[in-house]
Amino acid sequence: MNRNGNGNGTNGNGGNGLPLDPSAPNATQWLRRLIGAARGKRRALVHMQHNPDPDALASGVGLQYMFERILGLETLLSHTGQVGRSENRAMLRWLRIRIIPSYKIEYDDYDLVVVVDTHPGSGTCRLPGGVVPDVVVDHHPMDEALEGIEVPFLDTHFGSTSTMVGWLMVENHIPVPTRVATALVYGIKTDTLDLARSENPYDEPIYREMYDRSDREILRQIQRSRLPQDYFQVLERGLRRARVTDFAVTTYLGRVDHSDAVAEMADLLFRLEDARWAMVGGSKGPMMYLSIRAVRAEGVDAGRVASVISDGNGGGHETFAAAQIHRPADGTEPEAFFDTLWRRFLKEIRAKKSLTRPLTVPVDAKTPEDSAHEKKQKRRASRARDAANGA
Ligand SMILES: [Mn+2]
Repeated sequence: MNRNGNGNGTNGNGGNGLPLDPSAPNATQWLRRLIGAARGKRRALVHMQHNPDPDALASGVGLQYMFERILGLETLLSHTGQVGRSENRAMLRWLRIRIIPSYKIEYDDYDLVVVVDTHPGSGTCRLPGGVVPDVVVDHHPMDEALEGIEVPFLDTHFGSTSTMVGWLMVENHIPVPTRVATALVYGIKTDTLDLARSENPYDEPIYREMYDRSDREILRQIQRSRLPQDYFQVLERGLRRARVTDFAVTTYLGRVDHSDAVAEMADLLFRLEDARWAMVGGSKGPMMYLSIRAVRAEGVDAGRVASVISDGNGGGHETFAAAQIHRPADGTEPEAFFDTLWRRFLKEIRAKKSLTRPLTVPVDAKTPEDSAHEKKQKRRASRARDAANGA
C-alpha cells in the first residue's frame, strides 16, 4: 500500500539548482533518461492513478505533450475508475483532455508504458496484471523500492506530480503551451491546497512559472464549475448524518456516484473547529469508499489508520488517506458495514465513543418535507375516518 514513512524517493534539483539529495539526478539527467526510454518507440501510453485527480490528469497531459513535441511520439492517456468531481470534469472539457478507459486498451500494442501520480504496488495503481511500466513519475511515498523500472522518477520531496513534470520542462527550457500550463497549475493547486500544504522548494516556483503561462478564464471556469443536483442531495445527507465523537467528525453518505464525493465531504467536515480527525464513507456497488483527514501531529498517520481499519485496502499520507473496501459477501447492509468501520476508526484513533453527538440534527430528525408529508397523511386519515363515520 501507498503508505507514508520512509520517503524513499530519489531527488532532483530545485529551481535554484540545489538538489535536496546531491546524489540524485538533476532535471537535465532525468529528461535525458526519459527521452532515452522513449526514443525509437512507436506508441506510448500514459497510465494514470485510479480515479484520476487533477494532478494525475495534468502530469499525464504534460508528459503526453513532451513525448509528442520532442519525439513526435503518439501518446494516449489511459485510466481506471472515473473522473467524478465536477471541477475535474470541467478540466477535461475546457482543456480538451482525452482519456481512455483502461479496459478499451490493448497494452501489448504499446511499446512505452508510463505510470503517473501512482506507482506499481500502490492501491491506486490498477495496471493490468503482468504489465510492467518503463517509466514511473510519482511523488507518493512507497513501502518498498520499485524493481525493473527503466526510469523510476520518484521523489517525495515534490508536492505534486505536476510539479515534477513542470520542473522537467522549466529546467530544460522546453516551451510550455497555455493548455499544458493551465492543467499543471490546477494539478499543483489541488494537490498542495493552493500551496498551503507545500513544504519543498519546488512547488511554488514551478507554480509561478506555469501560472504566468496559464489561461485564467479557463481556470475560473474549472474552479467555479456547475454542480449537478445530486451533489447537493449527497451534501445534505452527509451533513444530516454527521456525528462528532470526541475530537473526530464522521459521516456516511449512503450511495454515491463516485468516490470523489467522499473525499469532498471529508474536506468539508474536517474544517470543523476542534476536529482533529475526519472520516467519511460512501458506498457504490459492492464497494465502500472511505476518506480520512487528520491534523498533523507527532505519531499521527492517517495512511496507517486507513490501512489498519480496511485490512490493508487503504493508505495515503500522514494527514490524508483513503480506502476502498469490498463489502462482506454475507449480505451486510452498507450502513451496518460502515458502522463497523466507524467503530474500528474510533478505536484506532482512541476517540471516546460515548462522547458522540450529532453535528447538525439528530440522525432521525424530521426534515420539513417529512413533517409536511406526515401532516398530509394525518389529514387524509382523519378525512377517511370521518367518511367512514358518515360524518
Ligand atoms: Mn498527486
